[in-house]
Amino acid sequence: MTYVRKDVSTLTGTERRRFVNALLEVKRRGEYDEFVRTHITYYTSDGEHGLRTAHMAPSFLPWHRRFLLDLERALRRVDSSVTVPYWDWTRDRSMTSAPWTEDLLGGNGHGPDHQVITGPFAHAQGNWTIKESVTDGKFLTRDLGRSRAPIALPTGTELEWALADPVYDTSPWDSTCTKGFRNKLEGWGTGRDSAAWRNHNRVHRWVGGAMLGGASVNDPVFWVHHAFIDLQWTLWQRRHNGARYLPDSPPGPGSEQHGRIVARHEKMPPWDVTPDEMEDVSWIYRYA
Ligand code: CU1
Ligand code: CU1
Repeated sequence: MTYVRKDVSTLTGTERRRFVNALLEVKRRGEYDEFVRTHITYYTSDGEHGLRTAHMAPSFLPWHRRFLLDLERALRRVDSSVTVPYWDWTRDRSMTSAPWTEDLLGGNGHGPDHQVITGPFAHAQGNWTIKESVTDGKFLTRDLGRSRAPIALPTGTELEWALADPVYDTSPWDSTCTKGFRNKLEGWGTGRDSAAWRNHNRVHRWVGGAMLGGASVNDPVFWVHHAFIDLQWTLWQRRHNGARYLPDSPPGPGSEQHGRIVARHEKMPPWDVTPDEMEDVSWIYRYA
């Protein structure tokens, strides 16, 4: 039975409560922090050695698709009615709209330390202590819109720029690609203005606080953001007549990317799964 992932702004009061409660229960069971650890472990950048699977690589999309499926399975073990909703940040662009409401993820951080003090994930509620992090903070932080140097969420036009590219990804298959759907969506650029952070990356920047860097999973907005990114892959495939994941075979021994990225039919750690197997998941879920 396939299930449906909905726009977070359309969830009923009951659906919101069940989604939040499932997240809190997965956290209470200790499973949530395993997801945080996994993301920190696989947050390998261009400048480091070894295989990159989660970021700055073609497998950005299938890696996060599988990661979301694992979290969704954990949520559905708690409550089988729950699916991961998506946040359409081209439409819900204010700091008070979904998903930033009291009955969903709570609002902006407060004061100089940007502590989230509203909603179910506020530290004082007692259910959301950060345990796995690159800093020492025990509470969730946000700086919506980046108060000191404001930036805007990506627009529909900026997202369209990525979707219009008919090629999945191109050499050198990293954060420096100026062509290809994957990096136009993932959003690595150059410079100091907002062009340095496009689409996916710009949303992490806009939320700020815990959403910056490898421990970004600590903010549950990670999942609703990545569900929307995941939806874009499906829309892109549909628009370009089932265009495929690239590269279709591994870069040869002479290439700088040899052994550093995952080709279509190679295993994508930490799972025993290939990008090819993640390209069509319509038998598992669909988007409403
Ligand atoms: Cu990630
Ligand atoms: Cu991300």
